[in-house]
Amino acid sequence: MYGSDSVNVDSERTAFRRTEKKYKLYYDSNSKSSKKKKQPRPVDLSEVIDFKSISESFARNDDLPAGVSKLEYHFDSPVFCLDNCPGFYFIPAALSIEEQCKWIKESLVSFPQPPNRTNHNAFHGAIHDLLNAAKTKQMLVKDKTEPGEDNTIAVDVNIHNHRWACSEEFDSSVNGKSCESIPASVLLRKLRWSTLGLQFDWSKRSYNVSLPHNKIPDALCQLAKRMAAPAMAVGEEFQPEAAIVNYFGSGDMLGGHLDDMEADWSKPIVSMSLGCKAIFLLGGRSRNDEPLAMFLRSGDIVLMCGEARERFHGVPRIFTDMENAEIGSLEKQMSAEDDICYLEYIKTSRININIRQVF
Ligand SMILES: O=C(O)CCC(=O)C(=O)O
Repeated sequence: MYGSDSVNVDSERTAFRRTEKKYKLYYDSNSKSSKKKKQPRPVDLSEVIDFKSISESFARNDDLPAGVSKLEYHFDSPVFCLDNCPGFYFIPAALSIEEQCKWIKESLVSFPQPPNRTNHNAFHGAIHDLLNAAKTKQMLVKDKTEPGEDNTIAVDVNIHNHRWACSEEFDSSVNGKSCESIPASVLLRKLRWSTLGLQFDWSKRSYNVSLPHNKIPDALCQLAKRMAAPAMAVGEEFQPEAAIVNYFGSGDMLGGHLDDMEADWSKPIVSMSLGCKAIFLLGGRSRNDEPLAMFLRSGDIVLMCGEARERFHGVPRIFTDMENAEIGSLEKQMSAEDDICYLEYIKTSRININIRQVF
């Protein structure tokens, strides 16, 4: 989880850090010409576990590579486990293309809506209707008037006096006052996380139950319960209480960390991948343990519970190039005029929704 990765703890000498660096996006800097497009440095992906091809080969001939088994569980998609990592489950292509589109849209439209918090809260306060503002080319106009001064455009005069304005109309000196503006499209690109249900306080690294919040939407709860089932004890049902939505752009990564703020680690974290393909690293209890690398594609679900929750994990790379992103089905599904803004976003992004039972 964000904030738990400390450079002091995780020196570059650890096996986890070395593997992160192996897969991280670097650009080749051999070209001096600014006209030439920067090229990502090629990376050897031969050791990355590919559950899509494992699933395909299993469907063809019941064949599984050493160390991988299929859970004996009646489910729509096969559920794979790693023999040396109890509590880790991988369900390739668990979400239909329609479900993927639905959750991409929700992640951009309703999940960042207040009272849900986002990384923008700290600097800009609660921002409403970000996707719509980006679609209609608006700017977030921040009035620099000091708190307490007369302020005609303020919505929250104490800290975050801002509003949306059309780019064409915007004049940096409104009514003689000095204003600062940020295009909504830039804020959308810089969206890194939003939190649903019980709100997570990143500064204290704990859930703050006193922060205003809405319950996790029912459809997402139902989906999480269904997906969590293979990892639940017989007769128990997963109770989704909080979710963190991570937004990744090209070059973004999520450093090695543990998710250790929930009370009962026997309950799984349900983690869904949407958009561009990524590499997930599953390490051990120590950052010195060599992590396994695996591909995460749009529609894949990962469950982590029990012993697996004690393992460092992270996402060092997302692939935004045409060849590797593997979002062809999303492109087809989102070709309608109304969906263009979502498609434009997801073509170069990845979204992860991870759902948790907190108590
Ligand atoms: O993006 C992912 O797939 C992993 C997310 C994660 O590990 C987290 O939010 O704790």
